[in-house]
Amino acid sequence: MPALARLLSIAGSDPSGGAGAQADIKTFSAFGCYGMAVITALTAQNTQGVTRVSPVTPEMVAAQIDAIFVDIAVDAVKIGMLAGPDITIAVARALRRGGARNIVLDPVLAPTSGEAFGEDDAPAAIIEHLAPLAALITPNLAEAAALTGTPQAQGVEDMEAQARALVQAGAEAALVKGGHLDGAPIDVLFTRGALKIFSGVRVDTRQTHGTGCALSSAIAAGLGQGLALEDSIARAKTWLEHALIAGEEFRLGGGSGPPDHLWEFRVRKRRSLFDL
Ligand code: PXL
Repeated sequence: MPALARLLSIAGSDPSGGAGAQADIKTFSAFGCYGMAVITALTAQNTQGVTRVSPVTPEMVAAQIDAIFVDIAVDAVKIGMLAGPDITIAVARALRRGGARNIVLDPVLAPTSGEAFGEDDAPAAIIEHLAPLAALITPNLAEAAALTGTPQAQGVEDMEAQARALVQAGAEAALVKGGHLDGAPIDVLFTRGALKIFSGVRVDTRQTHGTGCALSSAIAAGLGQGLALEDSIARAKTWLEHALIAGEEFRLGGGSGPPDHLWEFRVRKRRSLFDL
Protein backbone atom coordinates (compact mmCIF):
# COMPACT_ATOMS: atom_id res chain seq x y z
CA MET A 1 0.00 0.00 0.00
CA PRO A 2 1.33 3.48 -0.81
CA ALA A 3 1.57 5.87 2.16
CA LEU A 4 -1.55 7.84 2.99
CA ALA A 5 -1.47 11.03 0.93
CA ARG A 6 -1.45 14.23 3.01
CA LEU A 7 -3.64 16.93 1.51
CA LEU A 8 -3.91 20.58 2.51
CA SER A 9 -6.78 22.91 1.66
CA ILE A 10 -6.27 26.67 1.92
CA ALA A 11 -9.82 28.01 1.80
CA GLY A 12 -12.67 29.84 3.45
CA SER A 13 -14.94 28.25 6.02
CA ASP A 14 -18.49 27.36 4.99
CA PRO A 15 -20.31 26.55 8.22
CA SER A 16 -23.08 24.82 6.26
CA GLY A 17 -20.55 22.20 5.17
CA GLY A 18 -21.16 22.37 1.42
CA ALA A 19 -18.26 24.47 0.11
CA GLY A 20 -14.89 25.75 1.24
CA ALA A 21 -12.61 23.98 3.70
CA GLN A 22 -15.35 21.71 5.03
CA ALA A 23 -16.12 20.42 1.54
CA ASP A 24 -12.43 20.01 0.80
CA ILE A 25 -11.77 17.87 3.87
CA LYS A 26 -14.78 15.66 3.09
CA THR A 27 -13.47 15.25 -0.44
CA PHE A 28 -9.95 14.36 0.70
CA SER A 29 -11.48 11.81 3.07
CA ALA A 30 -13.63 10.35 0.29
CA PHE A 31 -10.43 9.54 -1.61
CA GLY A 32 -8.78 8.01 1.45
CA CYS A 33 -6.40 10.93 2.03
CA TYR A 34 -5.44 12.68 5.26
CA GLY A 35 -7.11 16.12 5.10
CA MET A 36 -5.88 19.41 6.59
CA ALA A 37 -7.23 22.95 6.25
CA VAL A 38 -5.84 26.46 6.61
CA ILE A 39 -8.74 28.93 6.93
CA THR A 40 -8.47 32.21 4.98
CA ALA A 41 -11.83 33.69 5.94
CA LEU A 42 -14.96 32.94 7.89
CA THR A 43 -18.20 33.15 5.98
CA ALA A 44 -21.73 33.18 7.32
CA GLN A 45 -23.84 31.21 4.88
CA ASN A 46 -26.37 28.47 4.32
CA THR A 47 -27.81 26.76 1.23
CA GLN A 48 -29.40 30.06 0.19
CA GLY A 49 -26.31 32.24 0.06
CA VAL A 50 -23.48 34.05 1.79
CA THR A 51 -24.55 36.79 4.21
CA ARG A 52 -21.21 37.87 5.64
CA VAL A 53 -17.47 37.39 5.14
CA SER A 54 -14.73 38.07 7.68
CA PRO A 55 -11.19 37.59 6.34
CA VAL A 56 -8.46 36.21 8.59
CA THR A 57 -5.38 38.47 8.80
CA PRO A 58 -2.70 37.68 6.17
CA GLU A 59 -0.20 37.14 9.03
CA MET A 60 -2.43 34.52 10.62
CA VAL A 61 -3.00 32.77 7.28
CA ALA A 62 0.77 32.65 6.74
CA ALA A 63 1.32 31.38 10.30
CA GLN A 64 -1.11 28.51 9.71
CA ILE A 65 0.65 27.50 6.49
CA ASP A 66 4.10 27.77 8.08
CA ALA A 67 2.98 25.63 11.03
CA ILE A 68 1.97 22.84 8.66
CA PHE A 69 5.01 22.93 6.41
CA VAL A 70 7.65 23.03 9.17
CA ASP A 71 6.22 19.82 10.58
CA ILE A 72 4.24 17.81 8.03
CA ALA A 73 5.11 16.64 4.52
CA VAL A 74 2.29 17.79 2.24
CA ASP A 75 1.67 15.78 -0.93
CA ALA A 76 -0.72 18.24 -2.58
CA VAL A 77 -2.42 21.57 -1.91
CA LYS A 78 -5.79 22.90 -3.01
CA ILE A 79 -6.29 26.67 -2.86
CA GLY A 80 -9.82 28.09 -2.82
CA MET A 81 -11.20 31.39 -1.53
CA LEU A 82 -8.52 33.97 -0.71
CA ALA A 83 -10.56 37.00 0.35
CA GLY A 84 -8.27 39.67 -1.03
CA PRO A 85 -4.87 40.45 -2.55
CA ASP A 86 -3.00 40.67 0.78
CA ILE A 87 -3.99 37.13 1.71
CA THR A 88 -3.17 35.98 -1.82
CA ILE A 89 0.36 37.36 -1.50
CA ALA A 90 0.81 35.91 2.01
CA VAL A 91 -0.29 32.47 0.75
CA ALA A 92 2.09 32.59 -2.22
CA ARG A 93 5.05 33.53 -0.01
CA ALA A 94 4.28 30.87 2.59
CA LEU A 95 3.85 28.16 -0.06
CA ARG A 96 7.21 29.11 -1.59
CA ARG A 97 8.86 28.99 1.85
CA GLY A 98 7.36 25.56 2.47
CA GLY A 99 8.38 24.18 -0.93
CA ALA A 100 4.76 23.21 -1.68
CA ARG A 101 4.11 21.06 -4.73
CA ASN A 102 1.10 19.69 -6.62
CA ILE A 103 -0.84 22.92 -6.11
CA VAL A 104 -4.36 23.02 -7.55
CA LEU A 105 -5.65 26.60 -7.66
CA ASP A 106 -9.43 27.09 -7.75
CA PRO A 107 -9.67 30.85 -8.32
CA VAL A 108 -12.85 31.52 -6.37
CA LEU A 109 -13.97 35.10 -6.95
CA ALA A 110 -17.61 35.06 -5.85
CA PRO A 111 -20.19 32.64 -4.48
CA THR A 112 -23.03 31.62 -6.78
CA SER A 113 -25.30 33.67 -4.56
CA GLY A 114 -23.98 36.73 -2.71
CA GLU A 115 -21.30 39.40 -2.77
CA ALA A 116 -17.86 39.02 -4.43
CA PHE A 117 -15.32 37.55 -2.03
CA GLY A 118 -12.30 39.70 -2.90
CA GLU A 119 -11.76 43.27 -4.02
CA ASP A 120 -11.57 44.40 -7.65
CA ASP A 121 -7.85 43.64 -7.87
CA ALA A 122 -8.28 40.02 -6.68
CA PRO A 123 -7.88 38.50 -10.19
CA ALA A 124 -4.64 40.41 -10.85
CA ALA A 125 -3.13 39.25 -7.55
CA ILE A 126 -4.07 35.64 -8.24
CA ILE A 127 -2.46 35.78 -11.68
CA GLU A 128 0.69 37.53 -10.52
CA HIS A 129 1.40 35.63 -7.30
CA LEU A 130 -0.30 32.25 -7.40
CA ALA A 131 -0.65 31.18 -11.04
CA PRO A 132 3.14 30.64 -11.33
CA LEU A 133 2.99 28.16 -8.42
CA ALA A 134 0.04 26.17 -9.75
CA ALA A 135 0.24 22.70 -11.25
CA LEU A 136 -3.34 23.36 -12.36
CA ILE A 137 -5.75 26.30 -12.27
CA THR A 138 -9.47 25.45 -12.47
CA PRO A 139 -11.60 28.53 -13.31
CA ASN A 140 -15.25 28.39 -14.34
CA LEU A 141 -16.31 30.58 -17.26
CA ALA A 142 -16.79 33.77 -15.23
CA GLU A 143 -13.49 33.31 -13.41
CA ALA A 144 -11.58 32.55 -16.63
CA ALA A 145 -12.94 35.76 -18.16
CA ALA A 146 -12.01 37.84 -15.09
CA LEU A 147 -8.53 36.34 -14.85
CA THR A 148 -7.71 36.83 -18.54
CA GLY A 149 -9.49 40.17 -18.96
CA THR A 150 -11.56 38.81 -21.86
CA PRO A 151 -15.31 38.42 -22.40
CA GLN A 152 -16.98 35.29 -21.08
CA ALA A 153 -16.37 32.33 -23.41
CA GLN A 154 -19.21 31.43 -25.77
CA GLY A 155 -17.79 28.09 -26.82
CA VAL A 156 -14.85 25.70 -26.80
CA GLU A 157 -12.58 27.92 -28.91
CA ASP A 158 -12.87 30.84 -26.50
CA MET A 159 -12.28 28.47 -23.58
CA GLU A 160 -9.17 27.11 -25.28
CA ALA A 161 -7.79 30.63 -25.80
CA GLN A 162 -8.35 31.46 -22.13
CA ALA A 163 -6.74 28.21 -20.98
CA ARG A 164 -3.70 29.04 -23.14
CA ALA A 165 -3.54 32.54 -21.67
CA LEU A 166 -3.56 31.15 -18.12
CA VAL A 167 -0.67 28.81 -18.95
CA GLN A 168 1.11 31.75 -20.56
CA ALA A 169 0.63 33.58 -17.24
CA GLY A 170 2.58 30.87 -15.46
CA ALA A 171 0.28 28.00 -14.49
CA GLU A 172 1.55 24.58 -15.57
CA ALA A 173 -1.94 23.66 -16.77
CA ALA A 174 -5.40 25.22 -16.95
CA LEU A 175 -8.80 23.53 -16.87
CA VAL A 176 -11.53 25.93 -18.00
CA LYS A 177 -14.85 24.48 -16.84
CA GLY A 178 -17.71 25.00 -19.26
CA GLY A 179 -20.53 23.67 -17.09
CA HIS A 180 -22.47 26.92 -17.39
CA LEU A 181 -22.71 26.70 -21.21
CA ASP A 182 -25.74 24.96 -22.74
CA GLY A 183 -25.57 21.32 -23.74
CA ALA A 184 -23.31 18.55 -22.47
CA PRO A 185 -20.78 20.08 -20.09
CA ILE A 186 -17.34 20.44 -21.64
CA ASP A 187 -14.12 21.30 -19.84
CA VAL A 188 -10.97 22.33 -21.71
CA LEU A 189 -7.55 21.33 -20.37
CA PHE A 190 -4.45 23.03 -21.73
CA THR A 191 -1.03 21.93 -20.59
CA ARG A 192 2.18 23.21 -22.12
CA GLY A 193 1.73 22.12 -25.70
CA ALA A 194 -1.28 19.84 -25.37
CA LEU A 195 -5.01 20.32 -25.42
CA LYS A 196 -7.60 17.88 -24.11
CA ILE A 197 -11.37 18.13 -24.03
CA PHE A 198 -13.27 16.42 -21.23
CA SER A 199 -16.95 16.01 -22.02
CA GLY A 200 -19.10 15.02 -19.10
CA VAL A 201 -22.66 14.09 -18.34
CA ARG A 202 -24.97 16.87 -17.25
CA VAL A 203 -26.55 15.99 -13.94
CA ASP A 204 -29.92 17.70 -13.76
CA THR A 205 -29.82 19.04 -10.22
CA ARG A 206 -30.17 22.24 -8.23
CA GLN A 207 -27.68 20.89 -5.68
CA THR A 208 -24.61 22.67 -7.04
CA HIS A 209 -23.33 24.46 -3.92
CA GLY A 210 -19.56 23.94 -3.67
CA THR A 211 -19.22 21.89 -6.85
CA GLY A 212 -16.00 23.67 -7.84
CA CYS A 213 -14.52 23.13 -4.37
CA ALA A 214 -15.23 19.41 -4.59
CA LEU A 215 -13.78 19.06 -8.10
CA SER A 216 -10.54 20.89 -7.38
CA SER A 217 -10.00 18.99 -4.13
CA ALA A 218 -10.66 15.67 -5.84
CA ILE A 219 -8.08 16.54 -8.51
CA ALA A 220 -5.57 17.54 -5.80
CA ALA A 221 -6.19 14.20 -4.08
CA GLY A 222 -5.27 12.41 -7.30
CA LEU A 223 -2.05 14.40 -7.71
CA GLY A 224 -1.14 13.77 -4.06
CA GLN A 225 -1.68 10.06 -4.59
CA GLY A 226 0.69 10.09 -7.56
CA LEU A 227 -1.84 9.96 -10.41
CA ALA A 228 -1.07 11.83 -13.63
CA LEU A 229 -2.92 15.11 -14.16
CA GLU A 230 -5.33 13.83 -16.83
CA ASP A 231 -6.15 10.71 -14.79
CA SER A 232 -6.74 12.85 -11.69
CA ILE A 233 -9.16 15.06 -13.63
CA ALA A 234 -11.03 12.14 -15.23
CA ARG A 235 -11.40 10.36 -11.87
CA ALA A 236 -12.54 13.58 -10.15
CA LYS A 237 -15.19 14.28 -12.81
CA THR A 238 -16.71 10.80 -12.63
CA TRP A 239 -16.69 10.90 -8.82
CA LEU A 240 -18.40 14.32 -8.84
CA GLU A 241 -21.14 13.14 -11.22
CA HIS A 242 -22.05 10.42 -8.71
CA ALA A 243 -21.82 12.89 -5.82
CA LEU A 244 -24.19 15.33 -7.57
CA ILE A 245 -26.77 12.59 -8.12
CA ALA A 246 -26.43 11.37 -4.53
CA GLY A 247 -26.72 14.95 -3.19
CA GLU A 248 -30.35 14.96 -4.31
CA GLU A 249 -31.12 12.80 -1.29
CA PHE A 250 -29.94 15.39 1.24
CA ARG A 251 -32.70 17.24 3.03
CA LEU A 252 -30.83 20.39 4.00
CA GLY A 253 -32.06 23.94 3.43
CA GLY A 254 -34.32 25.82 1.08
CA GLY A 255 -31.61 26.75 -1.44
CA SER A 256 -28.92 24.96 -3.37
CA GLY A 257 -27.42 22.01 -1.49
CA PRO A 258 -24.00 20.42 -1.92
CA PRO A 259 -22.96 17.22 -3.67
CA ASP A 260 -22.70 14.18 -1.40
CA HIS A 261 -18.93 13.96 -1.09
CA LEU A 262 -19.20 10.68 0.81
CA TRP A 263 -21.64 8.93 -1.55
CA GLU A 264 -19.34 5.97 -2.00
CA PHE A 265 -19.33 5.17 1.73
CA ARG A 266 -23.10 5.26 1.82
CA VAL A 267 -23.39 2.95 -1.19
CA ARG A 268 -21.00 0.51 0.47
CA LYS A 269 -22.78 0.69 3.81
CA ARG A 270 -26.13 -0.08 2.23
CA ARG A 271 -24.63 -2.99 0.37
CA SER A 272 -23.11 -4.41 3.54
CA LEU A 273 -26.45 -4.11 5.34
CA PHE A 274 -28.07 -6.12 2.54
CA ASP A 275 -25.28 -8.65 2.84
CA LEU A 276 -26.05 -9.34 6.51
O1 PXL B 1 -17.87 27.57 -4.20
C1 PXL B 1 -17.13 28.70 -3.96
C2 PXL B 1 -16.86 28.90 -2.52
C3 PXL B 1 -15.61 28.66 -2.02
N1 PXL B 1 -15.28 28.84 -0.72
C4 PXL B 1 -16.19 29.26 0.15
C5 PXL B 1 -17.48 29.49 -0.27
C6 PXL B 1 -17.83 29.32 -1.64
C7 PXL B 1 -19.18 29.57 -2.10
O2 PXL B 1 -20.07 29.91 -1.40
O3 PXL B 1 -18.38 29.89 0.62
C8 PXL B 1 -15.82 29.44 1.57
